[in-house]
Amino acid sequence: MQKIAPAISVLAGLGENKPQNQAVLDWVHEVELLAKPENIFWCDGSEGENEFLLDQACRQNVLIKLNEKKVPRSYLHRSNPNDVARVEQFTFICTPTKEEAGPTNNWSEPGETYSRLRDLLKGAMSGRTMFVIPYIMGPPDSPITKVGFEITDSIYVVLSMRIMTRMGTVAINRLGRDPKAEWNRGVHSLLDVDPARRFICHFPQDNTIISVGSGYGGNVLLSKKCLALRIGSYLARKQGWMAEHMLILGVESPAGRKHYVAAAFPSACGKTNFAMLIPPRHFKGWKVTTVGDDIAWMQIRDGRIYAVNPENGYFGVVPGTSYKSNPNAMKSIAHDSLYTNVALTDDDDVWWEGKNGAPPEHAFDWRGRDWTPDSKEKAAHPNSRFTTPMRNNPALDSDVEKGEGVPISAIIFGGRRSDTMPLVFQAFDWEPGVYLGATMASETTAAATGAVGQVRRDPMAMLPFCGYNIGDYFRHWLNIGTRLTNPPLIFNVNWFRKGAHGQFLWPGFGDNMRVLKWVIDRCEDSGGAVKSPIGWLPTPNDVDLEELAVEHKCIVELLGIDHKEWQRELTEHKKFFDSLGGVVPEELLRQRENLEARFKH
Ligand code: GTP
Ligand code: SPV
Ligand code: MN
Repeated sequence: MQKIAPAISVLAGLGENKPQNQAVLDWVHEVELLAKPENIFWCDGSEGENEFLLDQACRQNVLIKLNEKKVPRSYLHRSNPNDVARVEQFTFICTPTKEEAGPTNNWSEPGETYSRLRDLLKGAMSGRTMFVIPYIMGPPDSPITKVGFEITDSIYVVLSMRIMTRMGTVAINRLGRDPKAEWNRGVHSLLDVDPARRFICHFPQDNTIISVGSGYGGNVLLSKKCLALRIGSYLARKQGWMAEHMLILGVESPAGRKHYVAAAFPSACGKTNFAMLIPPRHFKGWKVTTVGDDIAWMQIRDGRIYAVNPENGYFGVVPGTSYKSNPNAMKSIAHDSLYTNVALTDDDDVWWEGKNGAPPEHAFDWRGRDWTPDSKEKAAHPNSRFTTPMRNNPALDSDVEKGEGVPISAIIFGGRRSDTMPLVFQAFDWEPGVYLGATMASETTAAATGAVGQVRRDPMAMLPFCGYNIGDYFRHWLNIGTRLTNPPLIFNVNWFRKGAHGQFLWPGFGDNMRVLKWVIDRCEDSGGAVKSPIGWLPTPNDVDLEELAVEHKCIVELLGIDHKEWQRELTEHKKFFDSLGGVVPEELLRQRENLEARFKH
């Protein structure tokens, strides 16, 4: 159960890291007068502060210390059972007009929303500690890096933000004293963790986020989906860059040639796993390194796209993570990590479905109830998560701190589709590539509350994260294309196609290297492909399938397109564009007609 912790007694010398910027001080004072906390803790991000807060969190039962020998310096957090995922239905974009938020966002009028939130926040922190977290998104020396401050009454949020962002003095120094400097205001309060009073509100024009009533991940680590994507995408359009729901990986050939690839897959569709991929034995000498696992901020320089990962840690899906599927993730989360909503064993270790080895004979499930392998319910919540510093990743890319970013050779879109979408194909050009991203679809997952397994359109994996009108977002993508003299090639992948008996046709994980290799071959002008109505498709001979135990007929199915399925798909594209009510750029409507025409020839 989520514990709403009372105020902490602050040790002398801690919690005093007040910035000198008057705009920040005024804003904190304003929130203090409203929320009436018992005391204020100004975070500095130091090791001593972290130790102190971890100890406090354990005393308040917000965290459970795990077995020091098995998972050193790591902790378990159990969220409120009604609060285990992002809540898209309670997420709002609050722009002066509804048009600015567009047809895919929940909109709410800013004035009214502020006033409603102010009412909810009145006295909300009484008897609690109000933490002020300064943080930056992006490498410290990057021109693209942004400063944020998050006010929160959750000690779990503070401890998570220390892993997920570069937090503390580095942000205070970056902001400096200029009261007009750009920075993001974030206010978070747990209130009483009641879904009826749970709202995640974004005010792009004010660079402000207010989140109440939740204690979970993407709803409350305001740096992540709220700032880096929703507010980020709004700023990116205004300032001429891109904020995308993309992993960034490096791939180096045995000859030492290196490419960087960015990939947009919807929530819980394989970004973290792809970013940490270990190539199969057959790909000796190939190396994949991680720049980021969830978010890419991209700029154009000299006609090329350069990307940075604005984050400093990973908030990753736990179930299914094992030494078989993702050894780099297993090594990362073996120490100095927070776990949320996994099972706890009798010897204070963590367990989840899909972990290596036999299940424990007894454990406490994610809610803290007795669990045995005979139990009907899962031990770990399907959206249970790890929070781990990116420094823990043995495959961390050496250029992750590079302020100018890494040059992107390919952009990959991908969703979770049981049918229709082949394993991989390449768009003919930038514009058809933008169309491909715009019409992407995926089966819904446990990362957001609501039904799972339903196919929905999720343009560029940004449906829940685009902070403005989706039509303008498509237009922004098209405009970016006109500025590129050396554009990345655009691809689509689908690791999740199923056969007649409902089994995955493709082994996935490390074997995705085979697809990645074809992508790199295409970037180097050496990969074979045939022209199909949807784009360039590899034949089974074009993909390196050496030492792969998959039947040839499955490969043929994986690389094939079924015209009946695609007729349905085209109808869905039209329905989707129609549902957006006239905001879709002309170019994309034309791309749809071209695609339809190619199927007729
Ligand atoms: P978010 O953190 O929600 O943005 O998710 P993500 O896109 O990073 O997804 P992640 O890599 O955590 O994978 C989500 C789920 O998909 C996990 O249960 C994985 O085990 C599973 N998964 C990832 N890659 C593959 C794959 O190649 N094949 C199959 N079958 N499953 C995969
Ligand atoms: C996602 O849902 O895409 C995530 C997890 O990465 S959360 O941070 O909760 O949004
Ligand atoms: Mn994500």
